[in-house]
Amino acid sequence: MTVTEDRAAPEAPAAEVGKARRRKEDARLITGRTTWTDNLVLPGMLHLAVVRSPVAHAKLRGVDVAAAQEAPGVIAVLTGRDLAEEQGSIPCAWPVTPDMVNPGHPSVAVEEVNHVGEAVAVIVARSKAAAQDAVELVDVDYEQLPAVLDMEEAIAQDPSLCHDHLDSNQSFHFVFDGGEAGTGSDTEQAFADAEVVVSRRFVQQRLIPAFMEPRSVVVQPQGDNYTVWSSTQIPHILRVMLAMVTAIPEHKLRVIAPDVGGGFGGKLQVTPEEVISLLVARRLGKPVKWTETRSESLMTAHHGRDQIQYIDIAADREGNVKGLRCRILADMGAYLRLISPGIPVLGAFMFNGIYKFPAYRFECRGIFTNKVPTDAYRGAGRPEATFAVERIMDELAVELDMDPLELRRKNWIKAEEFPFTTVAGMTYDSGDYDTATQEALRLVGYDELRAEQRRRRESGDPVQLGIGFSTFTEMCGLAPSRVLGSLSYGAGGWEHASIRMLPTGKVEVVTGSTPHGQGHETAWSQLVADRLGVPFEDVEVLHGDTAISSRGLDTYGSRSLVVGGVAVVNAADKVVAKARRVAAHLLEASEDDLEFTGGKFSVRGTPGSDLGIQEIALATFAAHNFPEGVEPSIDADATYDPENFSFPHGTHICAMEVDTETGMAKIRKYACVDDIGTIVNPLIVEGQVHGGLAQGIAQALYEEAVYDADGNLTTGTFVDYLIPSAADLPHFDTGNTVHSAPGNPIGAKGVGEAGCIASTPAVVNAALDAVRHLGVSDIRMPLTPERVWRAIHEGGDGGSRASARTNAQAVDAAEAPAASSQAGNP
Ligand code: MCN
Repeated sequence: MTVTEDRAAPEAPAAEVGKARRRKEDARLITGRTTWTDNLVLPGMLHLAVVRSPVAHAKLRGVDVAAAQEAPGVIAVLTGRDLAEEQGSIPCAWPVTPDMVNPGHPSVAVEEVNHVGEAVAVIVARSKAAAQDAVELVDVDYEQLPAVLDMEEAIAQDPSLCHDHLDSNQSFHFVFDGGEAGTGSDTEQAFADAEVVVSRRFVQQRLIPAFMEPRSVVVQPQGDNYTVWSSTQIPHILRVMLAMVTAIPEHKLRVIAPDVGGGFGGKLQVTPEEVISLLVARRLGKPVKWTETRSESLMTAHHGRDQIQYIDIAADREGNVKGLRCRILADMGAYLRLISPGIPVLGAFMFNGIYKFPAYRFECRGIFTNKVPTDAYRGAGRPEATFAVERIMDELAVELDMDPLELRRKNWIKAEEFPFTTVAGMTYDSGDYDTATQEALRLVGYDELRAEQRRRRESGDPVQLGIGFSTFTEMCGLAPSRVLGSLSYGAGGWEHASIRMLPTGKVEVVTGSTPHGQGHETAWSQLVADRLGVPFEDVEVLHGDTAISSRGLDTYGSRSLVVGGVAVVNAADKVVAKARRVAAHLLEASEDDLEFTGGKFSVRGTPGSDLGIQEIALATFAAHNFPEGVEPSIDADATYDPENFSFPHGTHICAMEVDTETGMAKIRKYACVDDIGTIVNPLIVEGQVHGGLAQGIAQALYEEAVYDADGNLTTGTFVDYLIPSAADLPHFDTGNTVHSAPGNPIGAKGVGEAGCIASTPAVVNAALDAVRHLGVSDIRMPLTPERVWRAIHEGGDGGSRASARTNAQAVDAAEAPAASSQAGNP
């Protein structure tokens, strides 16, 4: 990792911030000495197993549980009808339009099932094995209905319906007009006047978050109090939602997320199984546990992405972009989950990327299909947007016969133009796309790669080389509450922290950000060690338990450092301010005469007058000699709600070898230079970037959730759902430029999703650059050897139905969503 620039850093790096500390939490995680939810064993605990629908769409004629109820070890079998009065609906907290259609989602199906894997009954037994054995004994009578599986067919004329009682398969139609008049007329005019229009249809395949630790829930009832342990990203949000769904008062619910083995957005959810476990524990007055199997996880935990994108770009012949038009079909699956509709809508503000489009229109239809619901998956809306704009910029470059970087450079926001308000209404805070790109070109060895590419072309080498770019930015640090409110999101985006100064001078930091692999314990310790001037080892970070950290909005959207970390820093500053009063009293000096450095207060100009903040903690505990009228505590709380999102950016370059005889695409080199402002812990950041790259590359090359014609998930095991291991991935050359985030006291921007957002288009652009001269204009993701081979040998366009079109054709296409199928894709 290289750091190339520190142009705008606010102050000299402090002692801990910037240090590549190994993660405090890793010793217990990698030696297995922690308590995952499934490790919990409570006296008298019962086990749950869920009976799941094997059909995608059916009316439930009857659920016969008699045999299961008689099975050895079985305590109870509950159907949707048994729970109908109390189960409510799984909540959707993001009504993106006032008329959004939400069919409701009972945790256990009552009248109908709408996807394979939907719960139809719950077995409660003395052991997990007994519960699972009894699943086979439940006899369900399904009256099968046609399954809706294809979004374009779902909105064609007279489609089958995903939900019989609804009028159509459309949940919502969200429109955002970035034209000056806000009517879309600017965009239409821009396209009418444009010299060049390029249109593409891109497919964002369905993905599965596939976290390492499966989902697991344990519920312990104690009188009318309930403790819920869950492998979740969102204990705080879960508590509120469980209270609303089950009508158990919120103060009677305690939610604990112990160490959580990954989430990637997949555990940003309120699941049917969490609700079921709580309802069963309440009914039986006994502790219960549910832990999913891996295939249950792949089949029923929410999926991600799944969009069809119709993208039109307008430009003049010199390569100045004039307009961008995006029509998106977003597959919601069978139900709306916690923030399903918000995911594609988040992308609405990022399709324009880093470019100065004068006109922009985005519209998105949320479509119901008889598949598992989709929701957050690392990047959530922003990878989809970045992919579309970075791919269409390459297609425009081909159409104009321009170098793809030259086209980007011509149109991107210049360093001196920050802060810059885009056509999508976002104010990008800081950055320098040119410097990051120069550094990435150096890291990847660009000139040599281009020379090699020429040699291979000229010699007709069966292995061709391509180079692909992604010059991206993203909107992360989800907050500010008022903006989330304006988008109709049901919650805010602030974060809370408290700092408790213990009598011995040790420090407890309580954070509302609930990590599930990000290393907050280490990074927060570094922040506090610097701010309070105490040793890193003296700081303990507590999280993930609503009884300990009572306020919080949890971890997603790369928000923890730029929102939760700032709350921690603000709380630390308040501790120092309180301690200053005590120090002034004990040192018999005026507060104004005190300096605070390295954890010690001293009277300016009086050598030897030191008093450490840890000593002040003891003096506060004793409170024998305390300033009059001051409460004996230097603990502090802070809640932080930023004014703006955080906009990290970077340049990612992929060099790809494509074997034209076998279709095998192999990454030869991958270099990226990210700008995430001040870096708190370079080791954690590098890990985050590597993990994100692995996931973004996996979307490009390996992963896809595939359903058959009957709505069965055919990629329901890790044999079929191809997750790359480290051995499948190249070495990454990573670097950073540093443009500190103005308005953020740490100067930091988020990093948790950057690699995932940036990498996918760089990889696909590289593969296309390798084979474009063979007549290939697109290849549908993932770029399997078969698809690549077919594209080369059968001349496919990968589902884009590509080609530069005339203005008139492009405008016509905008009127009616294209309705062709994906047939013919390589
Ligand atoms: N960091 C830093 N300096 C910066 C930015 C971040 O040192 N300038 C550090 C932070 O202190 C934190 C880590 O990097 O320890 C990630 O910080 P941040 O960007 O704030 O992201 P979050 O902590 O909010 O994490 C969420 C993000 C998301 S949205 C997904 S999805 C994701 C991800 O993090 N899922 C993960 N990373 C993951 N990593 C693991 N191991 N497992 C997952 O499920």
